[in-house]
Amino acid sequence: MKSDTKPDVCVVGLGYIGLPTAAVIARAGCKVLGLDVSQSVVDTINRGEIHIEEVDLDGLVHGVVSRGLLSASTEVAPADVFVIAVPTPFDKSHAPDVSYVLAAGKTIAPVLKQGDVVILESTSPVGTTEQLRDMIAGMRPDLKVPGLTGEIPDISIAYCPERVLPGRILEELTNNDRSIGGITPRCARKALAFYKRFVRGECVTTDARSAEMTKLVENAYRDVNIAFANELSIVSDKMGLDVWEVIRLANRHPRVNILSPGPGVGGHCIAVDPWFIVHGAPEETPLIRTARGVNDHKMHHVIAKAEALVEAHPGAKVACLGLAFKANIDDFRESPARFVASRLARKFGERIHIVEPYAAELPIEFTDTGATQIDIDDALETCEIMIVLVDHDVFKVVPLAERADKLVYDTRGIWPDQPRVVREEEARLKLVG
Ligand code: SAJ
Repeated sequence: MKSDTKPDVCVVGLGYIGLPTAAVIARAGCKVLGLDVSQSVVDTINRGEIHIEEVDLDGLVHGVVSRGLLSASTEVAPADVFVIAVPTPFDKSHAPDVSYVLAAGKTIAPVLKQGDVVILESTSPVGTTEQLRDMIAGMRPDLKVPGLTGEIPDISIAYCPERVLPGRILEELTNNDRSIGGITPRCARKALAFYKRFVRGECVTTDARSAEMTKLVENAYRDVNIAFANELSIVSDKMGLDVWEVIRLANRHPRVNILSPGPGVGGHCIAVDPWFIVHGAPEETPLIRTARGVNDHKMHHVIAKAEALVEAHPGAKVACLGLAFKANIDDFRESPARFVASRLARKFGERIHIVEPYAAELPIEFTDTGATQIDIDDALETCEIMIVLVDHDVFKVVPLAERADKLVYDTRGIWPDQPRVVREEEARLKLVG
């Protein structure tokens, strides 16, 4: 790849990270081929449409496809830079599964040529980039791969984790700093030259293993800190305290910044990535493992409390506000809110009403439960109990006058002025203490 010409780029995996990444690279003027195993994803993108929801992504993809800068295929083609953005799930024992990464390597290996740069962006356990390198070396003995001998390699291989927040992906893809870990310093420099084409944030180079660990550490850090907030909320319930008030006051200390409790930690990153560290060093990670347990337990605490509340008010109609895994997005995967609401729907049937402005219909597990989907206005008119599970803006702005007479269990602390909160009710029900 000559530094003065725009490289042709192949992005492997067109999901929540791969598609926005491919579109942003194409917007920078590179010709991008997006590779995906799903024919329907490929067809959708080639029509200039998208199969996932993300702010402003539809317009961007439509633009770069119609300008001929982005196309999709199930078949690999030669390129100068390969960016791998495929899932890395874990199995039942929390062991990371890097098979999609290795499958991506297997796909691109036959078309690699001298000068190419291969970059792994998928969240990966430490050592995965080297594993990818070894696999490519095995398939292409004609190519000199980096880090195995002192010779100048034919190709460069690096790890550069994505760090974007769903709902802000396009903005963060451009503006966030990036850690670029090369198998060798030369690999890092080659990858750096590529990212500089479309990243405005600072790009910092390191080695591949440090970059892999950095990504896991970022999400484990957030998980541990959310666990602290969730534990405080359970302690506060027990002591009859308002956790939101306690956190608000504590955060006035110049060096304290406690995160927000919620109904548990959802999504596909923060609840998953810490396990990659635990799996790599089980004896050395009691804190990270415990934090995972605390956050998982919080969901069951919320279910028990919500069930007790609904049982204590026979006949009262109940609104569950939100199903998404966090505020203002339409992503319902691995969502504690969805799990809590579906448990209540199964137990209490038609008494349960779901309010989720981001869902066209209720997910499959609500079928035959008797629960129905209503909008926020109907919920305010007809439901006596409100269980706040997601802090969508549309819920936050409901004025006190419209909800003053409701009995509210607010797992997100969106209505600090609510007069009848579950804490008081609990004392009466003897749920705590
Ligand atoms: N949550 C709380 N309390 C909080 C913050 C979050 O309960 O104070 C919950 C959310 O409601 C949600 C879950 O945690 O259920 C995760 O939400 P999030 O906004 O913390 O993170 P994600 O999963 O949307 O994105 C994270 C981000 N990582 C960090 O902030 C360290 C993002 O930058 C990563 O790119 C992304 O994971 C990823 O792909 O790894």
